[in-house]
Amino acid sequence: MRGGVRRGARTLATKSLKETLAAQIPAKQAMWKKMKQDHGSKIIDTVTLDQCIGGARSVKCMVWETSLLDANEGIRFRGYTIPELQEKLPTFSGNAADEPLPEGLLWLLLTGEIPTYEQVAMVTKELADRSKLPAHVEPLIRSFPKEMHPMTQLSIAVLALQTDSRFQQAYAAGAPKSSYWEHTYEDSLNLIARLPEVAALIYRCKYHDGVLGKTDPKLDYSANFNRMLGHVSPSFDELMRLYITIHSDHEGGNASAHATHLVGSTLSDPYLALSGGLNALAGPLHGLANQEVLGWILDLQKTFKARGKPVNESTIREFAWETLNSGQVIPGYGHAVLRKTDPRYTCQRDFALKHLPNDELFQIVETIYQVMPGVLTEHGKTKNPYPNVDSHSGVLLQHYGFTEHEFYTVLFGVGRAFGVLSQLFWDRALGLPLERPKSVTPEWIVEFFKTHPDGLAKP
Ligand code: CMX
Repeated sequence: MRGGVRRGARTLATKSLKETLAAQIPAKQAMWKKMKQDHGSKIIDTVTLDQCIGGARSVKCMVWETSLLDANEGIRFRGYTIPELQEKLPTFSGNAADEPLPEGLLWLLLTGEIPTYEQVAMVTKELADRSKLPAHVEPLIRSFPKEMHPMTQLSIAVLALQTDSRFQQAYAAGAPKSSYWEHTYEDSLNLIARLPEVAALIYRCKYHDGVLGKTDPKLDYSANFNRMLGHVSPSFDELMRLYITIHSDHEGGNASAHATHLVGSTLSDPYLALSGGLNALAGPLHGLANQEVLGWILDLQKTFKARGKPVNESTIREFAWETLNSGQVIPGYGHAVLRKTDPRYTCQRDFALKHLPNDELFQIVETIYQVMPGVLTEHGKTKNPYPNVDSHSGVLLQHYGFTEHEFYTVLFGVGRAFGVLSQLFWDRALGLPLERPKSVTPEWIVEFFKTHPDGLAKP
């Protein structure tokens, strides 16, 4: 790192990330044990039939260390809001107004502590040292058919990296449960370190000449990712730092986080677990929405150009109703938990106001933001008529010449790995069990209400 904001106390002998975690584990295990002893049999939530058949919305039935989502306030990472992360985490430039380094966020997600500048520099170096791909992965990526979706390629490539799994090797050699955290740490850090090259190879092979740009040891994780992709703008580096940070985690119940946690709970190694999470992210109701949003905006422009009309509040409203009346959703709007504008949207909007206020597509996104909540409220279905994270990311990427919107969810996937793998580390350190909720048949439900017409009494 070049300068870096020297926030937090400077320490003489700085423990590595792994040493810091090793020191935290006994106290955390004891805390969990006591929590279970003191409160294990007490009720913290109930389940209605609507929740049982409606995707388990808001049922509290899993624990997630790294972040918590409030319906109105949005996400907090280890207790910190996005503006607080922007204020407290070290930056690359040394300028406090710049964006946080995802390496600092990784330290925070894993340890719960805001890192010092030295600690962040250690993570940057550790990731760079771990970044070499196993020899068979690059030829595999080069062999993918060009028409294969980048998310499919990413998921396959992550599975291919699994030949290197320390967890799998240790398990096969009879490692004790008490050591699982250590192998999970190794795999998770290796995976996060290797994702940029994997993603960049997919990008360069699918859309360009297959040649990766050169990395620079003086640069950080995000800037080197951009270099490999073929982008050199320092302003785009700032965007990538912000992008990875805000896409990392969104508590445990979202599909990519939950899928990673579920697969990992079988003691599948982190590669198998993350690939499961990425497959969930690839759905249009989840991470693929960022690709869909840009497609929707470009369609909007094309449609009204052909109709000889400008894109403005009135034509956006017209296009939104055409989308809704044809039975489709407005991508980038609505959320399963949030009931207000997503702060991940707001910080991207702030970034645009700072770096690209006059960008044409940004102006369109702004106008959509004026119009869409009203349209969706009038439509009357969605519980949340406000924009989510995916509503904004595409126009920012487009501004920097990153126009291949089919690739956008891969960037989301690189960010998401930081959160879900941090949690997977704690799943193993705390010895969390196989996840196995109970399902019932429709016949069971019918029989149940014959004997309990009013359901169970509330506790
Ligand atoms: N446009 C049109 N209709 C919408 C809508 C939208 N943006 N959002 C929700 N609705 C509809 C739902 O499809 C549902 O309709 P039905 O009753 O016919 O099934 C109804 O409103 C109620 O849905 P909800 O309870 O408000 O929302 P859900 O929790 O079921 O779904 C989500 C949440 C995100 C899947 C939904 O809002 C959606 O489809 N949004 C568009 C896709 C999108 O932006 N996804 C990205 C989310 C963020 C992320 O994970 O990356």
